[in-house]
Amino acid sequence: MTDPISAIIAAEGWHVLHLFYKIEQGAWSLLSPEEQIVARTQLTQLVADIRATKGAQLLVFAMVSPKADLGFMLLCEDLHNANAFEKRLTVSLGADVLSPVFSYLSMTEKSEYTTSEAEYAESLVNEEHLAAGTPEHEAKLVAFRERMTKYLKDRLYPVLPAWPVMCFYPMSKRRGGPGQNWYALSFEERKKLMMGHAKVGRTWHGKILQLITGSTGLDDMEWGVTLLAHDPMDIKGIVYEMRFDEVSAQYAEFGDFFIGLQVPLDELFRRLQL
Ligand code: 76R
Repeated sequence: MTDPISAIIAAEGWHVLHLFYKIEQGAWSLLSPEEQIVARTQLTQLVADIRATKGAQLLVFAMVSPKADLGFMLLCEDLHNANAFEKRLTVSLGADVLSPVFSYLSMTEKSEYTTSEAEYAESLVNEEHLAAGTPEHEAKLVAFRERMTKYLKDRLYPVLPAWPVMCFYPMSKRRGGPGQNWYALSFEERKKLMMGHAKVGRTWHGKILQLITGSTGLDDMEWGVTLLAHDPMDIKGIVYEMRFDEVSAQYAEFGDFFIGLQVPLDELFRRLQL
């Protein structure tokens, strides 16, 4: 059957849902062993269906600490798919087994502060003394375009790797009194500050994969921060170091932090005693 509802596809970027649940062991224990097999099969099949859907990605986490037991990060091109998959994931293990404790809706986005081609071309002339139109200047521009194409793809349409440790938290930029309102700063000031932030961030390349997703108008805070790492010490390290960076020190406000581990489904079921 063809879907009569037209897809909701943003002009740019994917929809992202972070979904965290507690397992209600009471509800689970009411299921017979046969029903429990059906429930596990249902979730396994749904995960496979989502992963086979064009423009959809799903990461599954065993959540650390009793804040949550099970987590999903769902990325979908079509908001209808995100919505429908979310509803199915929530009931996939049977009625009342998964009890939502936290969810967050955001969208992948490119940065407002990215260097434009015109700015880069100007910096080649002024800082690297490569006159416009020369082969050296042209070659640098070609390399710049290639870098930008990859950068935009990574930010808007990321393919998230299976790095085991995931940290998620929502954050906003402060709108406090004088000198404490990010949104009252000029674009130039914000850009300068963000360049400092990016410089600190880049020193974590290879250890931390950050995905910043925007949520103004979509959820309670302004961005979702998803960090993937191999070593939890790098999560602790980057978040600590960022606290000293002016952008975070002066302007950042944070929501709750969640830590999850990417594990295969069979291990997840074992660990959650399902
Ligand atoms: O776009 C890029 O990837 C390169 C430059 C860059 C931007 C524009 C960048 C780099 N970030 C950008 C934007 Mn970031 N980032 C955070 C946090 O805990 C905290 O104090 C803050 C949470 C971390 C840990 C982090 C890491 N970043 C943003 C934005 C949007 C702001 C806006 O538009 O006003 C937020 C909210 C934000 C928050 N950042 C990096 C990192 C890392 C590791 C990098 C380097 C990425 C790399 O080059 O590998």
